[in-house]
Amino acid sequence: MVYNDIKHVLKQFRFEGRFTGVEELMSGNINNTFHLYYAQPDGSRKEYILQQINTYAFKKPEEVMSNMSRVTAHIEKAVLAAGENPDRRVLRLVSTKGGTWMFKDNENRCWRAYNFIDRARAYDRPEKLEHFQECGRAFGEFQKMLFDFPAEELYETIPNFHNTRKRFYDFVAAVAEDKGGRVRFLEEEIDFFFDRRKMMSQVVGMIERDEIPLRVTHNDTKMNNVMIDEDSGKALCVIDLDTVMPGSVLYDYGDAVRFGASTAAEDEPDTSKIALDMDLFRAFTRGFISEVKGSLTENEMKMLPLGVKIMTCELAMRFLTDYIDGDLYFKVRSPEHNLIRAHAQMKLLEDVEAKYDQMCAVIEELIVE
Ligand code: GN1
Ligand code: MG
Repeated sequence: MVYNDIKHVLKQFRFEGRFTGVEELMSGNINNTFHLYYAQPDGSRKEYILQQINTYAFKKPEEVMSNMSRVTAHIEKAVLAAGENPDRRVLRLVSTKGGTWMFKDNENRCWRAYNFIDRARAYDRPEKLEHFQECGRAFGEFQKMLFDFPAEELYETIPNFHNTRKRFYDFVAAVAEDKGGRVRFLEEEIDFFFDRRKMMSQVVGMIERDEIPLRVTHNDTKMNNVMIDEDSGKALCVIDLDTVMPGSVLYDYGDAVRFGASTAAEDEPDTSKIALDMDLFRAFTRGFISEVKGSLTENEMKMLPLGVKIMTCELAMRFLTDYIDGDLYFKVRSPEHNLIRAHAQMKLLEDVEAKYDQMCAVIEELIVE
């Protein structure tokens, strides 16, 4: 029962009211997430989110919490400076009774909590174009609010997270090791990534040569990490700040397009359903550019479509690597889940490659809009 897993944790946090219920949320691939309900003395209800941090992925959870508290404080200030009420516009951490942001239990499991953002929803698929445009605006605004945050002061919560050159070599090592004995069935898939090896060094190379700057980036810009107001349909805030660290804007933009502008889910088994939807692509890009225009360099703007290619290739390769390793990193809901995900992302990448020039043309158009 879910309650038995978390009951020792509940009394550690400064939750207000009387606990009345919990449900587990299943959409994340890494952490375990619970929605908590508390009754207030006046009869109203307060809700919270409780998460068990996955310490296989995040080896130093204290550093994750340090980044998160600093970044949310910075955003809160930016929202206040714009004359807005920060209540639903930024993630708010709940402290433990000891005054820290994280509780470590007897089994070394790490827990943290935040206020639930009410009357808002995170969507796994865009229901309309305006909605995805709002996601673009939200991630653009996130970037903008953190432009003046000193990126070098953040911890690298997962070192080399989007270093696709290194990820390629990790992939090669996984193939050589063949932990799960699955490699002999994967020749075509493996060739697919060797064919794209040079491309995977491109963004890393540009960062090394100072052709594009390091900024504070979110690094996990799936559309279900944007809370949308149920009444107005407007984006309220960006959530899931575990991987906020120094990175390139190309990663944030690219990963968001990869996930949200696809015609099918990230793990669609029927690859004939998967393509890049150019209307969704345009909508997201319009929202994103409306916030970051004037702040990104010319080079960054020009390279945005490369971000889409790199991120799609990265995810395809990470899913396949985890499949080869025997599913150690991502939560899987079936034995072939990681392979299905890899095939889906490979199909999407082929379509992204075919539409590359069209993507560049749309961006040119939107810059002058
Ligand atoms: C993981 O847990 P979730 O769904 O927010 C992963 C992302 C991947 C994503 C793919 C820390 O994010 O990098 O893009 O799955 N997060 C981590 O769905 O590895
Ligand atoms: Mg995440």
